[in-house]
Amino acid sequence: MEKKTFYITTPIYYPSAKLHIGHAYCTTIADTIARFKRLAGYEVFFLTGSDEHGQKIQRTAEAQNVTPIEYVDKIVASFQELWKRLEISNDDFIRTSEPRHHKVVQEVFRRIRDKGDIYKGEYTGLYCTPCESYWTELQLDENGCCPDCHRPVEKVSEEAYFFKISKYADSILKYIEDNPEFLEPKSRRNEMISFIKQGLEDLCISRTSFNWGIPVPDDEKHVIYVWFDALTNYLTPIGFLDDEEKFKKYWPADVHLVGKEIVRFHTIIWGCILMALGIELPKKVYGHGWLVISGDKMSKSKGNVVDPMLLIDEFGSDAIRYFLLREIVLGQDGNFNRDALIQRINSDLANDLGNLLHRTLNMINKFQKGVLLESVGGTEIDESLKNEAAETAREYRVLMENLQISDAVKLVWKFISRCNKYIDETAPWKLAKDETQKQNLSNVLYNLAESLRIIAILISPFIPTTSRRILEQLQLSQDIKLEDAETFGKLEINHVVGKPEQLFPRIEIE
Ligand code: ME8
Repeated sequence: MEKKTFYITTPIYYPSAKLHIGHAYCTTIADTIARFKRLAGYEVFFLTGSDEHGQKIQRTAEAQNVTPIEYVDKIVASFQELWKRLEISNDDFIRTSEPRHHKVVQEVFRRIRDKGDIYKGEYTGLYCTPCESYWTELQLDENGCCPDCHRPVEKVSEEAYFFKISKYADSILKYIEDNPEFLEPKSRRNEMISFIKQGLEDLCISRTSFNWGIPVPDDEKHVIYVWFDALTNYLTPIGFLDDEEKFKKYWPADVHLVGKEIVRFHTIIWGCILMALGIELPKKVYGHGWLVISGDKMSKSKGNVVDPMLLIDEFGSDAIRYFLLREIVLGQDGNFNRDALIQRINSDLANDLGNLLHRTLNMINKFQKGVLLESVGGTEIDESLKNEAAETAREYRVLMENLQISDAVKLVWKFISRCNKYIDETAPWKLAKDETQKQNLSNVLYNLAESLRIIAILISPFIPTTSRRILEQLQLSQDIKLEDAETFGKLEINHVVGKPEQLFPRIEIE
């Protein structure tokens, strides 16, 4: 049978400063989805990268007396280090400064120009340099500043190339209306529909005021607008120009996961570029919410950022991943808060999950020398645990397929609580004292180990290190599949488990 494929992307991040926990949020979600799909048997391509061109980067480099490439090389290395520490399982990392990407962008520009959808004209507009965006008078905020970052815009006039977005306005509107799954969540879809209905102007896609970018083919004093350059990244690593088979395999992308403020670029501009190229549109653009601090978006420009590296040093990557996935409902904004993070570590990770593993392994070692004995018969309580395990695995698949990640996390933790309650209800330490309860004791310990095996599989997309450690302590193979979580009773009789080791130390609150 042919393998199902899945192509997921994050935005490519600007190396204008180090990344903050908001960026880590987006990449963690994408990583979790990618890991889930691999677990479910898909052949996954997961892409992230860096968006390195543009005036802002050039200015930042100049201010530091280095060349743009020297500047970005250093920051991009810190992105890659962060993703490694956070266990991000990307299959490729695209840098827009790479020759393989230049080739694709220029070819895309050439094809659309040859078709007559790119023309030369004169541009006068209000430009926000930090956001690399042009705005119309109407779009500015109440102070006449950029509606996104609220800083002053500059009036800019230049000879430039334009992309005929107006020609595609009706088609993109129809596409968004006809394909409800193309743009999610629904609120973002409604925003985009009204945005398009206000009318789309042709987009200026070249600049002459700086040179840190990809030159327009055959007219090198122009560089290609950074968004036209950046969006094209999604085609580069999957073989757009050099590997037709690979391209067919992964395109159209299954999900472009992006922050809500750049949904417009990913649906309208990207959608129109693809239409002009005659290439299928991605299956889904998902606009996630922001991490906010006291109601304000966390952002480099606002200076209210939290450094994910420091958090990882302090709490470990799984704790950070868990908090981001559990606390923030995908599509909505969520608060980042250190106390809430510590609370989650202590209650959900150290207490609920950590104790379940510790108690279970301890009892198997103490009462049965670490050996799992045959489970025969069983009480009503045993049956209800088994049913809940099966139900959890089933619901989990559905929630994860629907990208309801925080609900899937909650579901698994509901089962973890159920297992802890099962220990209290069955009281294995009492069974161990009664010779006539030997079989019951073996059943309970088997069921607990089996539940932990299932839990280790289900949490692997969320907190991969912890999943590995649980499997290690259970002395089971790391080669796991989602299917294996859907059948109760896979652990072999006479299997020997390891000794318990603490998963998460409790954090003392100052
Ligand atoms: O927009 N909460 O790059 P970027 C959650 N280069 N997510 C946040 C966030 C927050 N507080 N702040 C940022 C760009 N993000 C372009 C993308 S794609 C072809 C080009 C996330 O570095 C959010 O997903 O400014 C945002 O869209 C992304 O970081 C990239 O931000």
